[in-house]
Amino acid sequence: MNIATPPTQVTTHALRDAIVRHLCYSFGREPDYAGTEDWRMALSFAIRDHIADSWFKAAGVARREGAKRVYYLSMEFLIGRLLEDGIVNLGLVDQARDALAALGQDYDTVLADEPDAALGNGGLGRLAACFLESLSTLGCPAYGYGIRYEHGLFRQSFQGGRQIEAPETWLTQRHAWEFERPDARFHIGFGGHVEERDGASVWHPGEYVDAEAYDTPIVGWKGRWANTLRLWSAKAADPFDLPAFNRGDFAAAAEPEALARTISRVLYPDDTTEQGKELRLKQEFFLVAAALRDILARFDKEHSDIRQLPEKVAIQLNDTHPAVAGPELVRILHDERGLPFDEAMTITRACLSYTNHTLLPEALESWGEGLFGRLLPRHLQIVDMIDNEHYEANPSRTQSMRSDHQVKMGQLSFVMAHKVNGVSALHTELMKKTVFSELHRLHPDRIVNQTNGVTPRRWLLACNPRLSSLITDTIGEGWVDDLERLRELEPAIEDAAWRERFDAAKRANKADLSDWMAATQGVSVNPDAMFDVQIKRLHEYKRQHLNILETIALWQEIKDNPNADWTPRVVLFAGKAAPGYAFAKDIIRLINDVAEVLNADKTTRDVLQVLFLPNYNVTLAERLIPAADLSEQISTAGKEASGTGNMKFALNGALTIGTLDGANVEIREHVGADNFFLFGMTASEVMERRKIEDHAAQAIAADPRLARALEAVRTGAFCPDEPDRYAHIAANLAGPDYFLVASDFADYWRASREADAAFADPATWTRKAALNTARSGWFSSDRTIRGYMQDIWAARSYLGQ
Ligand code: Z16
Repeated sequence: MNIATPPTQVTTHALRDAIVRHLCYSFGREPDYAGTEDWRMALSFAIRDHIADSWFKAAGVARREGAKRVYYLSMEFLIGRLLEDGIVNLGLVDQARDALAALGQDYDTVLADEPDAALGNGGLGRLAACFLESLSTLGCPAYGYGIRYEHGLFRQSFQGGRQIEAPETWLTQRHAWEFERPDARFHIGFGGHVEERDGASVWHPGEYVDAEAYDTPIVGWKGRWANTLRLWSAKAADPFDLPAFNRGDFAAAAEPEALARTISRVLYPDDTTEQGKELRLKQEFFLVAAALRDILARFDKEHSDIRQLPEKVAIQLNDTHPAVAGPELVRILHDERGLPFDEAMTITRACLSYTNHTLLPEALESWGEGLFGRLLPRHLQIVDMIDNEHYEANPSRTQSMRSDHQVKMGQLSFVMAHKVNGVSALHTELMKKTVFSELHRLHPDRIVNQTNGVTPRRWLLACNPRLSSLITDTIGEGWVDDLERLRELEPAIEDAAWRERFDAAKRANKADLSDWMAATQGVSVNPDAMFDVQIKRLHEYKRQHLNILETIALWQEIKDNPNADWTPRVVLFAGKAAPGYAFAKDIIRLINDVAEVLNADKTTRDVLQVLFLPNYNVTLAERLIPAADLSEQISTAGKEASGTGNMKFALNGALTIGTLDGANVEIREHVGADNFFLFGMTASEVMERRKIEDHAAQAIAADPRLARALEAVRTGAFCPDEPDRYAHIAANLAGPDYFLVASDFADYWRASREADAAFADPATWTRKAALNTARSGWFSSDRTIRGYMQDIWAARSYLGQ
């Protein structure tokens, strides 16, 4: 082992030798015959060796100290590519670039060959990935537990403007990051029956599937610490039906394996909507049961008294998806380890905490008791015991976890957790007033806030090297793991020469993006235009349709008056719609249709272009965010729990146009109201406005611009071959308009024109943009994780031990 060499002191020469050694002896290729993928794998292995050293050292410290471990249970980890992350965190960018150059290879080409691991839908999964990196940077011993999906989030393309979904196959490309652990394998039971024996209950599952671990090390800043992402893969407990094979029925012989594997086959592609499918509940229990067995095995190796569990184990439930951890841990402690039920409850609650990520009613998980009881018969009994215990002293049951013959996972999670957190200040307050109002009255100290954050290593240092170099030139490197130090940039911002450098970095990022769009999309855009970007999952509450309506209205106005002094704009969208969400898919198609008409319009295209980029993922976000001028965060107030893209944009020097929703509220407080384009109703105004029956009609009648844009949509101005294609969208916005697009339109238009005017004055704009960067330090996920460690986990750092 080469633990003796701190990774940051590895020379180009040594790295080059390691690459060649791995190329030859790990992959059996001579340099003259190697392709890009071979070079990428060889570099990955050379980097991985150093990550492994940090990893072994960290695990050793945690074991030696009998450390409390944090376990982050999540159905999603949206980690993206890992090679650049490793290189950047080890401080080896120059060495890796030079070593590859010496071998005749281009660094960026090699990095771009890596598959993007999309084991998540959106914000919730990306948050989990940022948290793991911050846990490592802070030296907090932690494991992420998830599922090793064979197919991550679907690949998106467009045909005639429509979203087409194809399976994502990240595992068919080679990657270097996981270690299979055949020794970490558990039998997971499902179904069967419960036997009552001498006053005790014994669950006899009817079928078993095995969970096998795959470990990925997640290295923190400077390689000081590395934690583990442990993903479970489903394998047949009994892999091969030999009698069937001997009969000559080969399909039947292979069936057990195929059936078992369906559990980890594919990620459910729903963001903030719930499917309620049996396979999903199976996936959730599969993750939870495997994780708990693993956690207890580690605990038993180091400690002998199970009552110490809460001192050594903190388990975070990322949304309600792993909520069966409550009843499963109670079952293990009570049924298997013989603790009294009350004590099993107390210990479980002291270990568990729960993060809520949404208030949308359609996203709150609940399972029919028939399905739940068939799959998890003993757990259903325990849920009823938990429910009875909890409500013995509190007979009102309006927020019970057992009503309408359902098991309500939000209520169950709340009751089984010692802390429940929201993900932004506004969201946490709304949680107290709405979904959990009664439970909050019963347990007024349980709900706490932990505003989300993003890792500055990936979301500034790695994705925006130009801006990062300028920052480091100005204030030194300390900002990378102490992001609030970006404030030290403020004096420099007053210097015109410095602002010019800031501007040049943004301009070069925009030029790179437009070159890339020309090469991949065949569309060339003006890099001096304002890059106005909305990238996120498609959802009515996120209001991509508000954005495109405003764009249509702007186009109409430019056509009326083509010689006026318009601020040139490139309006960029990216994002996936859940395959079953027809309205969201129609919004995508509308945007693509609008783009086609506008981009072909010679009278307007010099000042207004629209583009919907396909297959949004982490890698595309890393390309778009550093090149953005304007960040669209325009959800209906009260609906976006936090948002995290909003933070990445501000950190990279984009100005936000946004509502007072989620973390936008806190972003505006930090960067200053002058450096943020605010519009729209507040969350409480939204609730009042909905009481007016014809709110949409009133808004349309009062605003001729909105009326004209809607009329163009209704009559098929962007789809003459099928004029009523979007009539239902226009009808929705004229009618129920639950998300209040019409009511917020006029103010959005006003804010958008303010952004135009500000952009037309470059000196002022650059100052505002740079202030966004300087004042976004609080949105580091290091700050968020410190909050969880102190307020929820009672966990500490072991750096320097
Ligand atoms: C998700 O990504 C989020 C919520 C949810 O219920 C399910 C999924 Cl898959 C998002 C929120 O919409 C977003 O506001 C928040 O920033 C993010 O979770 C992380 O907390």
